[in-house]
Amino acid sequence: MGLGYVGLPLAVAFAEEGHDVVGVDIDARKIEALSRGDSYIEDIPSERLRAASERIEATTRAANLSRCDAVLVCVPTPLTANREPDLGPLVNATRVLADLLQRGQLVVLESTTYPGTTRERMAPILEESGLVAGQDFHLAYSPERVDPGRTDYTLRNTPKVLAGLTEACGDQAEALYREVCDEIVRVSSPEVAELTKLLENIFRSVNIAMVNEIAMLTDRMDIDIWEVVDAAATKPYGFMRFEPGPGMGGHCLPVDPFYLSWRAREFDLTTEFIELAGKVNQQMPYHCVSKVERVLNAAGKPVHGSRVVIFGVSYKPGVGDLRGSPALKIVTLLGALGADLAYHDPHVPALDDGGLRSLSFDDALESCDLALIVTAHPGVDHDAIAERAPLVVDLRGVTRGARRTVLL
Ligand code: SAJ
Repeated sequence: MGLGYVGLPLAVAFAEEGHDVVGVDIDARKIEALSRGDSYIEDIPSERLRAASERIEATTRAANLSRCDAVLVCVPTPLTANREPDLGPLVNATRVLADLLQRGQLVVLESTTYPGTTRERMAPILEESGLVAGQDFHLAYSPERVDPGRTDYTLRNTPKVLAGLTEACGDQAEALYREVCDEIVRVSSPEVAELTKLLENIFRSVNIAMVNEIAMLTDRMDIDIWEVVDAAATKPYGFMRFEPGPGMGGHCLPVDPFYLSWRAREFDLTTEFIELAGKVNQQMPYHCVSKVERVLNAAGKPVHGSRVVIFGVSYKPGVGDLRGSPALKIVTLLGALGADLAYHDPHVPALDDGGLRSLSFDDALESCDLALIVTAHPGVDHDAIAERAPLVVDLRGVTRGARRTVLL
């Protein structure tokens, strides 16, 4: 259930292992694309999808799930506008499943969520079917660990954490995932598995915020933050490298931590680290825009009317994913200051809001008063940007040492 960046790779992996897969998604456009053999997920090339498609039945008809031995729930778990968990898509999918649930079926939740979701939200809804979880059907939780754009670690060789509502539920889930994963990590409860995933992403969010805060300080101290990070990373133990940048994008790191801070309030605890990290990372686009203002000002130029060209708008290098991308916030802030904006991104032909389209590298460079490197994609000639652009603000430290570059 849910054929997005989590569900589709799973469907293809099980099909490649010879299993018949029913893939259900409420978005008919996705189903149409899949039936044409067109993949909309960068990590799943269409050739690979086509090779597996004989075993994948893509449909909007949830009823077909009643024929399945196992159902993997991979629906979005976003935040509401007030940054609270929005379990709407999950509750809706679970309700649909409850009407179809068959004795002996296995249900596994993959979506990232707060500890207690599987036992306290999913199980009761599924039991509206009259079947009892852990007795008439199996229920487990196994967090997705999809890292968009990563090729060294895949579903097959990334350890798969899982836990069942009961031992038997866990055994069923383990038997299933052994089909597509080399290593299974069994933990004692779905709550432990749910929190494991959150800890992984909170760990990154907090460390990224920490180095971003120091970057705001080094900006005032006129110290090169990347030189500091490089030097610290020479320590053979006890230090883990995180890069400062324009903020934290994606669909996970800016979202997942708030699932835990919300849940923690029920236990009378305010998770300060999570909140603070969220605040610091959210400030970075504003800090970056003030840097652009200062650099233009130093060149005697107002932001208003200056041609600012952004290099890299997706949320991280090597992917075309715009979800939560700090570049979008920067576009909004600079636009509000009257900048004449354009961008170049080989992974993003056009911005969703139908406004800007990616210029060619040369057109982008020739037309700019200031080049702003926001996401440093591999294959983009950043040295040429540093050589040819009149002014350069580099938010990723890829043109260090260049004469005209101003770093984050
Ligand atoms: N970022 C920095 N500095 C860093 C690292 C990242 O500013 O040192 C920024 C990136 O530019 C990007 C954002 O943080 O805007 C997130 O990028 P990411 O590569 O850290 O993470 P995601 O969101 O693409 O994927 C994460 C991964 N989580 C972990 O590695 C623990 C991935 O493995 C998860 O599966 C994914 O979240 C998820 O689905 O939860």
